[in-house]
Order: sequence, then structure tokens, then C-alpha cells
Amino acid sequence: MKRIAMITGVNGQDGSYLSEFLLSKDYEVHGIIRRHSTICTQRIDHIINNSSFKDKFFLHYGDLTDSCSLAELIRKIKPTEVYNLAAQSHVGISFEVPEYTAEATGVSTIKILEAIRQNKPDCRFYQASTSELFGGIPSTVPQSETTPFYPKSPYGAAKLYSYWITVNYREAYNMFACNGILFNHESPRRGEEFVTRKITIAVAKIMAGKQDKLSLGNLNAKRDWGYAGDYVEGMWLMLQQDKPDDYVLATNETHTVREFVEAAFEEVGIKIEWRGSGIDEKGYDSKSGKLLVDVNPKYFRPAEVELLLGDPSKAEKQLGWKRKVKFRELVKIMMISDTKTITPPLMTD
Ligand code: NAP
Ligand code: G4F
Repeated sequence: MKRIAMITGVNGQDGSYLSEFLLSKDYEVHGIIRRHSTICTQRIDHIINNSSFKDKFFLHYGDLTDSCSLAELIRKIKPTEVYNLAAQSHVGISFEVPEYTAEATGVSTIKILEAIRQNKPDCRFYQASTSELFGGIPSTVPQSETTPFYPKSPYGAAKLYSYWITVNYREAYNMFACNGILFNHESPRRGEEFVTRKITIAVAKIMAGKQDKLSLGNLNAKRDWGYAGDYVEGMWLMLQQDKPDDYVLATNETHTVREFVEAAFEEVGIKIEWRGSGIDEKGYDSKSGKLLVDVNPKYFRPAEVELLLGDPSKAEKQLGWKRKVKFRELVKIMMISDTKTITPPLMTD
């Protein structure tokens, strides 16, 4: 049978890695992009411009908030698998655009599920669920498929709806619908407003003399950070099983934002010495004494998820999935990439 995947959010971080992965498995891949006033396909340009994918990789305009376009796309493409990755995916920004986040990250999921149910009910469906669902109960770690949910943001609340409507369509209509409850995963393609990429870009710019210091919010937050390239394989594995189910993908390791900062600076030979506490905490170059990191309350969130640490044992056992890239290697990959892109200014007379 011809394998046809439809990916919403194809030009996001995960969409770009998933496209590469599925094309390597000989899928026909249909990516959904929304219209921008400028072209925003940087993460998939290498696929678009690769002539060997000319008859295998297709882009279509669509929008998560527009059920007409989603239904028409399902009718036209007739996918065998749909990966619903598109979302307003920034937790901090979801406090600023809460209603839009509810539409794009929550309600949109039923539009896709209905479009599948009515037009291609045998199509398998992957929903990009998230560790943000666990949010507010830090005592329950490590978090697994059986940990109670307690979202702490408009983003988390919207994803909670998407999680349950996916379970509901599986149970009510016998659809092959799965939730991947993914913990944070990063890469050189990570959006620049997420903390890891913000850090690696800043360190590269500081080293190139293009930025003075890095300003951050909560340095104590702990995240279970993995590599996006590893996680897209897990998404695909979920849709290859005999029965649909929900799975956590995580590394089972957690690190503070402060540790990520230290690791990124270590990659360029700088040891950070911390002084002060709370909003007065500052990070200095231990050799030169130069101020490199400070705290700016504007990056604090109205409510914060303090601790995420995932238990991926179900996925490891049932899917045979295992993350390959470890924390320090991830920081290194991101630092190498950003250091290459951000070059020092040219010397002039
Ligand atoms: P991302 O880089 O922010 O990509 C999100 C994609 O969604 C972008 O391509 C974006 O398009 C698209 N999108 C947003 N609003 C849309 C709309 N109204 N209509 C159509 N497309 C729209 O996110 P990611 O890191 O790849 O994450 C993929 C999914 O996994 C998201 O649903 C995210 O919430 C979830 N997730 C991510 C993580 C993580 O750590 N990365 C962990 C758990 C769950 P534009 O490029 O046009 O903006
Ligand atoms: O990188 P972040 O913005 O990611 P966050 O909030 O954990 O969300 C990401 O992972 C979720 C999975 O758990 C996904 F569902 C979601 O789509 C997204 O991909 O922030 C990480 C931590 C937070 O505690 C934040 O408060 O870093 C803290 N932080 C400290 N200073 C900062 C900053 N975050 C950002 N973005 N920018 C800062 O300056």
C-alpha cells in the first residue's frame, strides 16, 4: 500500500525532521503551511530544493483555524497517516494570546479529527501532546502516561482539550488516534524564542562580539531536554503499532535552565560564576569577571511549570524507542551550529 503522510506544522522544528524521516522511508509527504506575508520555509528549503523529492514532497496552504481547508485537504490528499504538529507552541506567549492559542492549539484538533472521520476514517492520527499537561504537580516525578494532568498555562489547557478529544475519537469511533506526550526536544532548528536556542544564539553572538549579555527569566526551572531528531522516530513508531495508544517520549534526565547556560558557555571555554540570588542573580566569566548573564523579570511567566522529568519506559518497552542524544551532546550540537552561522564581524581598517 502506498504510504501517504500529511503533516500540519511541516515548517516547524518537528515537521522538518519528521518530513526527512518519512521521506527516507519512502513516504509521499504532504505538508500544510499557512500563508505569511513573507516566505517562511527555511527549515524545509533543503527538502523543497532536493530534486529527488520532486514527486514525493508537496506543500499545501491550510490553516488550523479553518475547518474548510482542513477537510478539503483530507479529501484531496487521502492520507494514510496524519501528524498534527501545528500549534501556537510557545507557553509564555500563550498568556499573551490565550484565545488564539485555545483555537489553534486546542479546538483545531477536532477540526482535523472530524475531517478524517468524515472523509478518510481508516487514516491513522498522531496528536502532538506535551509534558506541559503535567504542569503543576511537581511532586509526581518522573511523569508517565498515568500521572494526573494539571496544566499551568493557556497553552497547556488547550493541549489538554486536544489530548482528550484524541482519546475520545479513538474510543467513540474506533479511530487509530494516538497522543505522543513529548517532553522538551530541541535542535539547531528550534525556534529562537525557546530558552535553549535563545541561550545558544546568545553565547555564539557574545563570542562574536555581537551581543553583550544574555537576559533570562526563571533560571531554576527544570526541563527534560532531548533531541528533536530522536523524537520524530517515536511519533512514527506510535502509528505503526497494532493498536492505538498514548506514549511518553522523554530522556528521564532533568536539568535547570542555569545548567543549560553553564553547559553552553563551557562549549566555548567559559566557566560561569554565579553571584547573587533571585532577580539579582548574575553570571560572570570566572576569568575576566565580565557580566554575561542576568535575570529580567519580563521573562517570568504568570504561572510556571517548575519541574519536568519524564519516564519513557512504556515507549522503550512497547515501541522499542530510545533517545540517542544526551544532554551535553545536544548542547554541543546546538552550539556548533549557531557558532557556524553567527560569524564575527569582518575586520576593517
Ligand atoms: P514549532 O516549531 O513552533 O512549529 C509549529 C508549527 O505550527 C509551525 O510550522 C507553525 O507555522 C504551525 N502553525 C502555527 N499556527 C498555525 C496555524 N494557525 N495554521 C497552520 N499552521 C500553524 O513547534 P515544534 O517544536 O515543531 O512542535 C511541534 C508540535 O509539538 C507543536 O504542536 C508543539 O506544541 C508540540 N510539542 C513540542 C515540544 C517541543 O519540545 N518541541 C514538546 C511537546 C509538544 P509557521 O511556521 O507558519 O508559524
Ligand atoms: O524553552 P521554553 O520556552 O519551553 P517550555 O515552556 O518548556 O515549552 C516547550 O516545551 C513544551 C514541552 O514541555 C512544549 F509543549 C512547548 O510547545 C514548548 O516546546 O521554556 C523552558 C523554561 C521555562 O520554565 C521558562 O520559564 O525556561 C524558562 N525560561 C527562563 N528564561 C525561559 C527564559 N524561557 C524562554 N522561552 N525565554 C527565556 O528568556
